[in-house]
Amino acid sequence: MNKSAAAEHSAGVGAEAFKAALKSTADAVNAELDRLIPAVSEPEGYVVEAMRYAALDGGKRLRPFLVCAAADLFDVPRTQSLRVAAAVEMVHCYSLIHDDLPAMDDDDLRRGRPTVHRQFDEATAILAGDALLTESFAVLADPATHPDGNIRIALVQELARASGAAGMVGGQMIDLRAAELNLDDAGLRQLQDLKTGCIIACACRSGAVVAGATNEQIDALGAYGIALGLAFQIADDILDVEGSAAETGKATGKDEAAGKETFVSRMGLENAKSYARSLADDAVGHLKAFGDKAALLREAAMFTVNRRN
Ligand code: GRG
Repeated sequence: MNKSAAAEHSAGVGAEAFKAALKSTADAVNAELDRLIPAVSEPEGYVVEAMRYAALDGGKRLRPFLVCAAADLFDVPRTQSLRVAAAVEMVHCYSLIHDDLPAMDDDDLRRGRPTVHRQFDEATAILAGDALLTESFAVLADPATHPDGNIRIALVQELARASGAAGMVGGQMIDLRAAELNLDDAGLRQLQDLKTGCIIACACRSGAVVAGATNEQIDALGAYGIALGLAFQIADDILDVEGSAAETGKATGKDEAAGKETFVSRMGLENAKSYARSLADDAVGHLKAFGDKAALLREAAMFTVNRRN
């Protein structure tokens, strides 16, 4: 892969430092999720078991990392940013559970393990997703997340908008109808921005919102997140072609088998790779105002396009 502008800019931190930061956020968010979703022995405990199965010990935890790294720009205490990070991850985990259901992608493997409906059953998987979604808002609305109620409301609004019909759910709806909609390139981009980009942008924006940052700072991080989200999605489409289930922890080769249009099928593999790199550069361009403090976020853009899982 050619050295892109993102690579030049991130030279100060390095991939190893980024990986260490990603791992340390993953460990911290895992502990936070463990605390926020305690196992219960009551009859309803079965759904909590499914929530814990879906939310603990798995995934790259990129969205929590983005929340914490954005919040770190403003020196937000980790006790606060980790709660926001856990809430965003709960929504992400819910979306994965529902996406894997027979009515949607009908997948058996996720994060290297049986999907929730395979491990439990379909009804429990639906409920576990529903409960993770609702619990995320309870976490944000709790004064432990921030003492200022206006900030808590702003966080709830960010996550609700990014997750609902104008965000991730809307993107999933377009995806399910993509074949009949005959999407042009702008339509495909809109699909991906809503399905993948909105929640990634929400993670970046929320790190600034919990800091009480200015609208300009919040929007700069949101623009970084949207460009990063599309680069991330294209990298996912590339991995679907080039990766293996052993690397990604999920089935690959699915897009082509389903006749699904992606940036790879439209542009070809090499053009899709250079488009993803140029999006990573765009993302990095939105971080200028944050100077050296944004080094890890710059490195995250590199990771996004170079990842193998
Ligand atoms: C069901 C409401 C609803 C939405 C589904 C997120 C999603 C929308 C579907 C998942 C399938 C998919 C390929 C989405 C594109 C975004 C994406 C690559 C998700 C997987 O995110 P990673 O790679 O997963 O960050 P980990 O396991 O690392 O957290």
